[in-house]
Amino acid sequence: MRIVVLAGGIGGARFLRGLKRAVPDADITVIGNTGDDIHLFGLKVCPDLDTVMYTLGDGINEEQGWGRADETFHLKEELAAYGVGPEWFGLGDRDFATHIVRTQMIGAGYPLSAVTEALCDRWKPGVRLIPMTDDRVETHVAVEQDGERRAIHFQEYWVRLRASVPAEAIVPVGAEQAKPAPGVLEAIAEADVILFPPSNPVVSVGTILAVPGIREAIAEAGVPVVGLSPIVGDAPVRGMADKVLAAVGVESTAAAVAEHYGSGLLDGWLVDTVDEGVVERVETAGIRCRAVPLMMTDLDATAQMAREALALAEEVR
Ligand code: GDP
Ligand code: FO1
Ligand code: CA
Repeated sequence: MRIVVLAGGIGGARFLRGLKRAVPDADITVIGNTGDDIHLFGLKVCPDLDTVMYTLGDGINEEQGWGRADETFHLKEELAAYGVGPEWFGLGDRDFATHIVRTQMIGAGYPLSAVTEALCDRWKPGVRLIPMTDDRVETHVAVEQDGERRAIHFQEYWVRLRASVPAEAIVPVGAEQAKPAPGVLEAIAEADVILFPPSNPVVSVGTILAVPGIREAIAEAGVPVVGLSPIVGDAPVRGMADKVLAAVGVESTAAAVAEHYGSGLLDGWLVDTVDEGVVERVETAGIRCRAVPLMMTDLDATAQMAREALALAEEVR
């Protein structure tokens, strides 16, 4: 079975672990979000691609969910001693090597998709990981601070400000001009099923869908598209997705997120059992809906979520 998954960072990566466990012989293509990418110290950092690669390659810091296991921060401390920041973004020594290799290869002319493939030669994630685009896309957030409106990089909004100031708009800068990376549209066209993991609907899946051609290819693929809600009991399980949902005028409920994707894109939607009450509302919107446990507490529970998503896909096929 050929499965395409549109993934952000932690939510996407953890779901993929469960999917691999549920269908070990599946051919899985992951289209990764690159809107979170940031250039620091002359290096290109791709947090969501790396989170997927490290998680599936057993190199992730499990507690944190991002960055490397057994990490140290000597380089960051040395940079800080020179007064060179940003001090709010924690790049570790082991992680730095990934960004150096990536930046060096890009400087030598390789597209990000080829670089990602080369990095995955080491990590062997067991899926084909393709960035949504080889072009530069960086999500910015319009915020109002001290009566002034300004756009800041998504990482500054998320990591430095912890989404503590209201976001007025989320802008995937460069997305309109971006082209899907080689292999993205082909994988979608050849998929048997397309899954939206419980990733951030705005700054992860939403950013991937903002690359012209991707949304259209999914709608035209003619195969089941099934999503899993990252919102459980009217709040994100982790992180501040409620803040970016508010910025696009969507309430933080499992039903509103399904309606935001819409029946033109989604055929099926899984909500957590605590949200059983919204199943009817989602089905009224033309999206087949089931309530099942959606907490990725361990690999078995996550694999069961993946099985439920695939079962729902068969129901709507
Ligand atoms: P990020 O790029 O690291 O923010 O990761 P993603 O965009 O892939 O996923 C973030 C989303 O994962 C958040 O909105 C969380 O609510 C969601 N999430 C994290 N853990 C769980 C879980 O166990 N169950 C569900 N349903 N959602 C989860
Ligand atoms: N998240 C943080 O909350 N603080 C950090 O210092 C931080 C550093 C970092 C470095 C590399 C990387 O790949 C990810 C990193 N993240 C950090 C996570 C990440 O930037 C965000 O959680 C996501 O981009 C949001 O999806
Ligand atoms: Ca992300």
